[in-house]
Amino acid sequence: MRDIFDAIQRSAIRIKDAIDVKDIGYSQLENSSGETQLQLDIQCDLIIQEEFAKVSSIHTIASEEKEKEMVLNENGKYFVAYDPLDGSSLVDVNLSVGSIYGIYEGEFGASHMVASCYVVHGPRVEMVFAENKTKLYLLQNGAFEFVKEIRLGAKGKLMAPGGTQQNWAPYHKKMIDGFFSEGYRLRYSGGMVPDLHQILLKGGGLFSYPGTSDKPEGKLRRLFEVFPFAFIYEKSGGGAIDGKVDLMTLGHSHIHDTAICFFGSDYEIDRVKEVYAKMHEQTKDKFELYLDEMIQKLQACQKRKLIKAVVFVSLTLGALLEMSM
Ligand code: AFP
Repeated sequence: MRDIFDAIQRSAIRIKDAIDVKDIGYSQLENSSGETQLQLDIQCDLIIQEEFAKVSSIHTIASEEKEKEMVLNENGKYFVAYDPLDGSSLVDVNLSVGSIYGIYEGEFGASHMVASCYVVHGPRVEMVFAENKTKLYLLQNGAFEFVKEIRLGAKGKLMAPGGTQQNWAPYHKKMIDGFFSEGYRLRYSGGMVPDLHQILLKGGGLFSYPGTSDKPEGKLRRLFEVFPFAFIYEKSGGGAIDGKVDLMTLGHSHIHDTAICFFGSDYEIDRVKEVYAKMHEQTKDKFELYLDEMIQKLQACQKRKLIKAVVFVSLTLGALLEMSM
């Protein structure tokens, strides 16, 4: 693990230099001499790949920038999934960005995660690494120095609500409005690394990326974004759920799968659970009422064969709906 930690630190220093180039953010295609430039996120991906290639304990890497996994060492035991430059669209406007790493043992998957880490490139470069505890490090004169251990409070004051509001479900909007009317303050930059970092360091709050009408399964990727932050929030004494269950109990079928996600301190996470459980109950009730009504109507027609067929189809649909909730 130590060599992975070191490789992440070396990558962070190289990424800082890559970001700190005059042309980056103004033109993604050509630099001032007219030479073709690699897009910054691809450049960062290659930096991390290069540093990880030096670490013999890494078996396989998966990156937000790569379609497929890449095997580095057949004998390694760690599987590392990373987002090299999350929020890269914010570089243009000089807002903070970051890299996220999920470290898995034996194979990719939340239940195999053994550590996770992110690096924030803001006015300063900071790194948060969680194994048993969550620790904050600061880049000073070319080296990362330990600053402190991070613990979340039981209740916070900040709200980072992701996703396009017009595509939110009404119950989600009501819940977020409810937090604001309790006095929560809006803190959303559009970069999950600085937004979650702020909530973590200021003691608590809620970051949400719900299912929306255009993205029913959310936007954020399980292996590179959701699981690493869920791990960090849980190790810091907070919670991470998909509205219903702990994010760390979710599976994945593809390395680029996304998940609906909420990260926060206990108070806010409990509220999300309450609101989402109520919504699931109501949806179930509505569906059962609809079924009863349909059966009664069909019974009145006394077309028994048709009733059986329709009831069968409805029950199958019901079971499918149950499975998807
Ligand atoms: P980009 O990497 O495309 O800038 O996306 C950033 C991000 O993945 C994550 O860092 C943000 O929290 C989230 O997307 C913001 O998405 P919305 O703009 O839809 O809220």
